[in-house]
Amino acid sequence: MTDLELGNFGRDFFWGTATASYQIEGAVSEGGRGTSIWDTFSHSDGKVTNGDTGDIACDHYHRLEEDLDLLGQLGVSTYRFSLAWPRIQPDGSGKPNQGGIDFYARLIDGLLERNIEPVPTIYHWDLPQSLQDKGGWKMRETSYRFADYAGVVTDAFKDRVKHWITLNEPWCSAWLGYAVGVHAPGETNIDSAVAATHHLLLGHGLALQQMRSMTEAKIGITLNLSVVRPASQDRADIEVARLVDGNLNRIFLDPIFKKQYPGDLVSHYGGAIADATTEDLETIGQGIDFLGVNFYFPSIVIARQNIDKARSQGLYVDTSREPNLIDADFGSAGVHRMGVKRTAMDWEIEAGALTELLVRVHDEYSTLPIMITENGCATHDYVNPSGKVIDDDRIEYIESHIAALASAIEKGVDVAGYFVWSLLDNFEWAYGYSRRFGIVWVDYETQRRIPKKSFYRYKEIIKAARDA
Ligand code: IFM
Repeated sequence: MTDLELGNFGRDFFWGTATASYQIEGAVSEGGRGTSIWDTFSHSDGKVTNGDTGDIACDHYHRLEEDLDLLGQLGVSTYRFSLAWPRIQPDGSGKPNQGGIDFYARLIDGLLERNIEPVPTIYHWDLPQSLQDKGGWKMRETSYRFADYAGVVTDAFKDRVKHWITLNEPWCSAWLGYAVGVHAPGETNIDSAVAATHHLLLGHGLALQQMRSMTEAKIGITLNLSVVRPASQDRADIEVARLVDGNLNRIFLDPIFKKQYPGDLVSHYGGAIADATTEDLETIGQGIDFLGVNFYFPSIVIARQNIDKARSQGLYVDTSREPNLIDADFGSAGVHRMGVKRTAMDWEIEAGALTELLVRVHDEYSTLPIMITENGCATHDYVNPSGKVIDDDRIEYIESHIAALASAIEKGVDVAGYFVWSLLDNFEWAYGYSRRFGIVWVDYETQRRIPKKSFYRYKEIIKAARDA
């Protein structure tokens, strides 16, 4: 067991788990819910492993009480979930759908009854299809629709919610959705992804404005950030690492904290980020109360022309896939280091990279509180003959990342919370149900939940931290 230094986490530290609407709810045609881009995408041939969809998922919509009880049993102080926009506004605008409001009211009330603080994310990728039909995040209009929707949910839940997150991982919405094409809506165009980046950020800023006029609650945004390292000190590797870091980290952090897009990316991409007005940048950078960071793995990148050399130097290079549009544009490729353990997603495990990332954000961008709004791993779990899931690799992953947080706190970073991804095994987007991130096993045929060994270990950690 790692030394977790649990004494470093104050009594008010947010210990939680996280989920997202489309990944767990199911009930896609119930309670007046409209269609989202993920319904359309997952029902399109060849987009998701095994043709899986979120139609039923973990059936959380019908098993709310059972899942709330699991959270109660776990002893978390907080729970991060997302609101499905098409449940609230089936067509993406206008009057709220009461069925959607009622469902989330039951969830929020159920949490509060168990002394668990609700932390809703307003958008975790399930854009109403009607907005996509008008161009989705490529269009500025979608930013305004998002701000209206944020106002609707703030109005409905402001009496009970003290912490909100506007967007989850806008990089994935923009770049996996509009450039790489492996996420909904499945477009493959760099200019579209650049426009989507700007409109997501603008939507976040407009939502902030709207919400600030209605509530005193704390509001943040969640970004998927990482450390991006060059595979070697070769000039070409350093150059691609700078671009990849720009595309993943700086293109979001700079406008949010410095009210400007990074100059190198403005030159590289032009388009919507070059045309952003001062007023837009003021809106985006007007100030949040906390930053949500989702961290999973460090990125090691190499210039394509150096791949063979790197191989001969003993680095393992992932050449199994065609370069995606981002790689092709930068002339870069992802590298896996030999001897570094990887998760079932093939993501490298290096907890120290989380400390490094947080110190960088603190030193270069902001001293605001940071919540680790997602961290966890997919492992090769199975139910053993005694009916148990012994996921020691996940325990090791979670413990080492909590230790990395303790070390970031020691280095002066204000870390305010940690949410394990995820409470339940669930619909892992393009991977369907083939990857399991949960600390609770879900048997998708029966919907039986089995808390894994990591569930009990996390429960112990939370208790020990509170008693420390
Ligand atoms: O499942 C996702 C989640 O929806 C967003 N962050 C990363 C997780 C694991 O891939």
